[in-house]
Amino acid sequence: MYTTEMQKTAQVVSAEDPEKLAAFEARVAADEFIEPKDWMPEAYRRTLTRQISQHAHSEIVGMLPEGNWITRAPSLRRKAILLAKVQDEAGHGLYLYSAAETLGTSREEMIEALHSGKAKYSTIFNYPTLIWADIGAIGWLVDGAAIMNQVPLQRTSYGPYARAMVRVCKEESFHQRQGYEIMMHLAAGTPEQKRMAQDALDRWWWPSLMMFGPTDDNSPNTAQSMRWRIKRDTNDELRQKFVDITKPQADAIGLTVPDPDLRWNEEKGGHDFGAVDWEEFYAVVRGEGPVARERMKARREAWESNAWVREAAVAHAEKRAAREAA
Ligand code: FAQ
Repeated sequence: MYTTEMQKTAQVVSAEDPEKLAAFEARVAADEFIEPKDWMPEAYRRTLTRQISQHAHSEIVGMLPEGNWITRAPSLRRKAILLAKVQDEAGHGLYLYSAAETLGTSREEMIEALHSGKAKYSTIFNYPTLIWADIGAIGWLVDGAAIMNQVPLQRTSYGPYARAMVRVCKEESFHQRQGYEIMMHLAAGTPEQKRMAQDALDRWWWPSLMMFGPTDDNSPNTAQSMRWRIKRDTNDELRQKFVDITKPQADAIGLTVPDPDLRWNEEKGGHDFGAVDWEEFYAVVRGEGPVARERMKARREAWESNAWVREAAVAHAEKRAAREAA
């Protein structure tokens, strides 16, 4: 379920009832939402389960690099804001697991796939947060990239996923601004603070560009996902938009994007930019990221040590149901 098997996808699609498939494709083409109880091709269900669960895992694993700084945030105000942000990410994970469950895979199965290494989560969360400025860079760049990708997903063809994205995008937009505000203050601070901001930008820029996934030529899922309107833009289109929006933001606070090939191209109406290190991207996807092991260890330990909370919630629900039945 979690690996790309495009040939298999093609076989599964051609094995579907042609009349049902044609009716489904007409609905998608008319921009109607597909709902959980509607008929859908198996490959559509599988792709969505993969993408939505991967997205949910990213939100939950994404709490770790920032959670690491809650006790070390430089003021009470920064601490309160960061705490609220990390809590929002937990909420996003929960809406997304709920949306994925409507496709017929249980939350336990999804979590088990994450913990066993079968399911992916975003490469970006395998990099460490070394200094306070990294929290600014994550909000500005990582949430900025997430919004770029998620705003179009409010119009994705699967209803529960599209609706979950509406609130997620509102919250991500607050996250992006809080990150940029941290960077703005550091960049306008002492020379040492400015140096920290630049260092964070240097380390987070390229991994942020990788968040959009492989180039369109090397993206096995994009063509079918665009046809079924699961994705509304390709990986390269979104990466380009992100560069075009973010470069002037860096200029505005006096920071330098670490790419000597980055320049405005009048003819194309966008920036040209340097090559992403795809070797690094694929290594991180394979689980070889700088802090990949720590991330999975933290998730597994949290799942095990908090089992009592899940058990208590179930016991409470059962007692209440028994009381109501009596
Ligand atoms: N990391 O054919 P494509 C956030 C995999 S949320 C790891 O192009 P697709 C909020 C891909 O799964 C960030 N794996 O795939 C936050 C596929 O593998 P598979 C997460 C990646 O699905 C902020 C293979 O490569 N956002 O940050 C990555 O059409 C701050 C081939 O790729 C979402 O998940 C990657 N970066 O396009 C939280 C958004 N890229 O499974 C806390 C929803 C690709 O076939 C703090 N997802 N792969 O073997 C999407 O839009 C898409 O799934 C893409 C990938 C665009 C990520």
